[in-house]
Amino acid sequence: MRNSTTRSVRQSVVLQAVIAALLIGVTVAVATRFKAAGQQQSNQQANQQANQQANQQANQQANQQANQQANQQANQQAGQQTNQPATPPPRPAITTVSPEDAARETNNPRSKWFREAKYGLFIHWGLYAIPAGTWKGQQIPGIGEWIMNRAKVPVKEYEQLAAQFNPVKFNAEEWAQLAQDAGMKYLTITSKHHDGFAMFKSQASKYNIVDATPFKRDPLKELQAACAKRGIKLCFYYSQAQDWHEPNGAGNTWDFGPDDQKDFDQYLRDKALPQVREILTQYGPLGMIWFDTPRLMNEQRAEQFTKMVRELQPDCLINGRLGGKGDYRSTGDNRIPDQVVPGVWEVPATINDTWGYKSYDDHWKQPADIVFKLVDIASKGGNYLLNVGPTAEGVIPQPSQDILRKVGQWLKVNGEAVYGAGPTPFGQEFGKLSETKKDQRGQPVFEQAKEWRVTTKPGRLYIHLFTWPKEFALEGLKGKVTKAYLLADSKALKFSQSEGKLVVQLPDKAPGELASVIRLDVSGVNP
Ligand code: H79
Repeated sequence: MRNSTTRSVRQSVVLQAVIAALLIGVTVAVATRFKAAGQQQSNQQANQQANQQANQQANQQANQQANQQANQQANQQAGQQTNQPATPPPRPAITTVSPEDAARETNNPRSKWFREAKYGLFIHWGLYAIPAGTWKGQQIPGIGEWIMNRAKVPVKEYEQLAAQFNPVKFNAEEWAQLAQDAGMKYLTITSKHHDGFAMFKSQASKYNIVDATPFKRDPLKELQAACAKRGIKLCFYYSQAQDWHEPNGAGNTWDFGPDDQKDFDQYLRDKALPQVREILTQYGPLGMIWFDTPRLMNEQRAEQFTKMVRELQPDCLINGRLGGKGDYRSTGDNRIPDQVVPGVWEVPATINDTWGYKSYDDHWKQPADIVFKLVDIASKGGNYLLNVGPTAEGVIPQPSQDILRKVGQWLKVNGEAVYGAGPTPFGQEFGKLSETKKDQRGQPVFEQAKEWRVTTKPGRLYIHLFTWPKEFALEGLKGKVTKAYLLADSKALKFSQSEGKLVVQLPDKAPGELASVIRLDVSGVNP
């Protein structure tokens, strides 16, 4: 509530500023018109100057205000840390939502497939895969797709990467097959990241993979076919605000100066909106467009995108980082909420520590960790969008493939407890922030209360066990359990239930390497 009030106040401030600036321009123009005819030329000049000035002022003010508004949200979501106080308060993983908005997200027929899908493949692929984390012999810290920014590479230099981009090993069938083997139901790929390079054939900008590289193929077209064949929903990431290639796009201050002096609307009009139109019209039905880092965005600018998406593809979802209200919300990058969160939401996450390929990042999350995160997120009501960063040759790194396939095998057995499943009716299993232990950044560590998680379907509880106890005990269960068995072998398990406490006897050995899932059929309340 408070947030939206502040926002609308801010917005009216923005509007007032724009109107005021325009009015100054108009007043000056009208005033000069009354001067003697002989002064016409200098009047014209004065007009021009006055208008320019007023425009600049308006731009600056509008951009600044929009920035303030968007930055707060973006920082929180993307986990950016600037001007950190010594002991920062714990940041929430996700923006809070009103019950009305949560209901709007949940009851939206457009988001049905997404709510059920639970698990998607994120692909960050672009020119940044060539330097792969190293620029002029220097390893550049941080996420790989940010290399142009972190190394402050001038556009003229970075652009030259396009001439070398020739990913001859790219095979759309293999990528889509990996997503399928992994048990992922949607695939979200970067059609254009912050570096401004379009990974598709674009009329709006020659800086694209078909027109500017020796490769000359359109990988998004090929992925469209490969995904359609397998029933995988194709989704496109598009960086609507940051575009480091364009003088008026947000983010490139090293070539083009501060963002608040830019004619951001010119960039939106001439590149971002036309390209979003292209991806919406040339690749068949899209599951969604995934916008990111809404710097300089405001509701009026966001609305132009929303209107276009709704007109061209009414079933296409809009994620939560456009700059206005989306169909669902993203958590911060790699941020999993502590508790059940209502509404529709997604955790975008890395499989190592980068999104775009970095040759020396081998910090892979192991299959057991990925399974835990997938189930943990599902048990809190969300989706997991897990990223891979293919190389400049077009190959998804083998360790990523092996990890994803291993999780996929687990899902073949236990997928019933994930796809289309709802959150836990309990919550005592999650735990809380430690009062004493801190992580490297000084943030309190989250201490898990239990080594199990719960997902639900009507009349069923799924207990995911991440360690293997002799028996499983559960308090607070209100319904009556009629049957219990492991999804891995379907053999009935002995159990007893009294005074809200359930005890299930388990065999000596866990049926599988990764988590084992007990299915409980329950009558009455809960679930
Ligand atoms: O696409 C991925 C990221 O590139 C994008 N969102 C995910 C899905 C993203 N954009 N911005 N951020 C994430 C926040 C980035 C913060 C940082 Fe940095 C980039 C920290 C280190 C490099 C900017 C530059 C802030 C500090 C230095």
